[in-house]
Amino acid sequence: MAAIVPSATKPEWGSDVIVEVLRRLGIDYVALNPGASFRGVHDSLVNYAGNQRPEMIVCSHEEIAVAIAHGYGRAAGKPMAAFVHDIVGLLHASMAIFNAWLARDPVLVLGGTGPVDADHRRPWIDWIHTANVQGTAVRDFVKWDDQPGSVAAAVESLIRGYNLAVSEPQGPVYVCFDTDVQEQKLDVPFELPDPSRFPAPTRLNADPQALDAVAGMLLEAQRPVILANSLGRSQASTDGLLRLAESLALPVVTGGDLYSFPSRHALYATESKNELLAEADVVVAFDVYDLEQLLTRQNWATRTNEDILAPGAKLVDVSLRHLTTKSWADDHGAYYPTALSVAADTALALPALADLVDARRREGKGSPDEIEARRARLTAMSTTKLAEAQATARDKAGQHPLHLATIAQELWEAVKDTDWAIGNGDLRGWLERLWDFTSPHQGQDTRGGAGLGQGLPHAIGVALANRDKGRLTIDIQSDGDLLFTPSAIWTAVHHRIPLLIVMYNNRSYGNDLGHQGMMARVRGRPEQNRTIGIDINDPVVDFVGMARSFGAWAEGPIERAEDLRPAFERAKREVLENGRVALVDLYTQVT
Ligand SMILES: Cc1ncc(C[n+]2csc(CCOP(=O)(O)OP(=O)(O)O)c2C)c(N)n1
Ligand SMILES: [Mg+2]
Repeated sequence: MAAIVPSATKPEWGSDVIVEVLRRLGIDYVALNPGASFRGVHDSLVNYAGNQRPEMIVCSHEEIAVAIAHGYGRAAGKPMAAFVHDIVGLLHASMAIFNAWLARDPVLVLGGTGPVDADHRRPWIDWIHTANVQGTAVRDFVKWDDQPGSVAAAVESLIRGYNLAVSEPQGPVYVCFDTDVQEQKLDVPFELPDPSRFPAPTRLNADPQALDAVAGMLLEAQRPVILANSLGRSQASTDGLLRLAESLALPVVTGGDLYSFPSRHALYATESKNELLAEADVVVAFDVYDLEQLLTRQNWATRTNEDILAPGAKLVDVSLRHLTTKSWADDHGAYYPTALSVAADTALALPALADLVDARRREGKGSPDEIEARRARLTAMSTTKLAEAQATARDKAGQHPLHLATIAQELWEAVKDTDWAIGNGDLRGWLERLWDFTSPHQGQDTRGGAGLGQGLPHAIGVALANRDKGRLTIDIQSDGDLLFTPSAIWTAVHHRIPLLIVMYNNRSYGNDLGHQGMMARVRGRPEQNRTIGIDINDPVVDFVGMARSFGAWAEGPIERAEDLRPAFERAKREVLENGRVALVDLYTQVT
């Protein structure tokens, strides 16, 4: 965006102070859809800050604004802000706030309200768009919310909110500014505090005795298994896990978010999960927010869950999930029995555990023969699984519509020599099965609250964080999800945020096709009716035309395997060489 020459050099209004604090907190971008409840801040962003650091990212829906801020916060390692208009913008934003809450990612959600002093209100609109207090609408799924009553209180709220958002377990916060506070003229020069005098709290370390016990259990185990989810949020966690796993030849089963462990490592064992858990004697879970999800086989028809984990296996849970429990959504999941539950930030616990294990091994603990035998077996298992996945991709290449394994393989061939990152989507596991993920920044996908409409804006946020690195950000985009928030493409094009969108377009709410088919089978009803209310094919959506209407480059629908690679190559060039948003529409099988 073109920079504006600021017309003020020092804060003159309450909202100038708010923007100055955002700047001092290092907030580079503010996603927003405009609204009168923050017209003061809007003016300050333009005419005080010159629309630079922070720069506005204009969005056509508040759900998009918050989801972009969420994706950015995950990929950039620092939050960005989203400004949402009074009650209405906040309600639109609520879905994306819920997703960020469940993903444990930091977002600074800011808003306007009022005037709280009713004497200052315009009739009707200022009344219906003022809430007392506005944060109650999202209080159950933010770490904190506030509605400060003065300019000085607004400064403190912003700094406190920022620190709460970035401290582990991270999450969104909401701070709401009275329009009177924003539009207050400062009569005397305002003394701005230095945010560095209010450092965020440091990470939480584990109880040393508990870590000692975990190290002992792993050293003595015959058939240990590691479960890992979301560790890619911290390089320290993934580095620690790598050291720990290699030292004892521990199989690592990943679940949920994309990156926790290198996907082609000999000890990567996600595809052998059930076999390994069924024989396990010790299982240690790191940052797994729903143990039951990984440890049971679920029967969707009867809604019953059968344990996969061997009876008598000792389960250890290492996470901070105990600190995120609230009383509204049951997002804590089932209370799964454990032998030991360790409250710890894995960024500290994993390196510490790796050190403990190394020290014990130097003292002669752990049987080298057993460890090496395990390593050999696991290496053979992971080699076989990779070969099987590659064979599937080859075998299915002739199928119509396209099989997901074929797409994953062809896309990999097209991008593997670039600096790439996945901003959204996993092609139902085929990326992890076939791609060589080696670093956390490559897997920025998140399931979060599993609310649709998040994929594209999340990927745009990741792409914004990657923009200056020349990195190819890829959105693996399902059709139903995109139809909630398609206008996010306009935002990416408008702000010159390069992004490759690969449409996994099965012309269906495919997940629900499975449910309706299952209901028909359980109830003995005609299975052919399962597509009613589920298909997205009458009419088939012209995603290429849609993307072009927003100014993106687009091609497709592609239906044959041999056409995939050339299309991906063309799209890749548009993104990397011309800085464009490029969409490739693929007609795919449902699963
Ligand atoms: C906001 C919201 N509405 C509805 C759902 C229910 N739902 C879960 S998956 C799904 C289908 C999604 O379709 P698509 O994005 O095309 O992915 P596919 O299942 O086809 O792979 C639906 C409707 C949801 N999770 N979130
Ligand atoms: Mg679909």
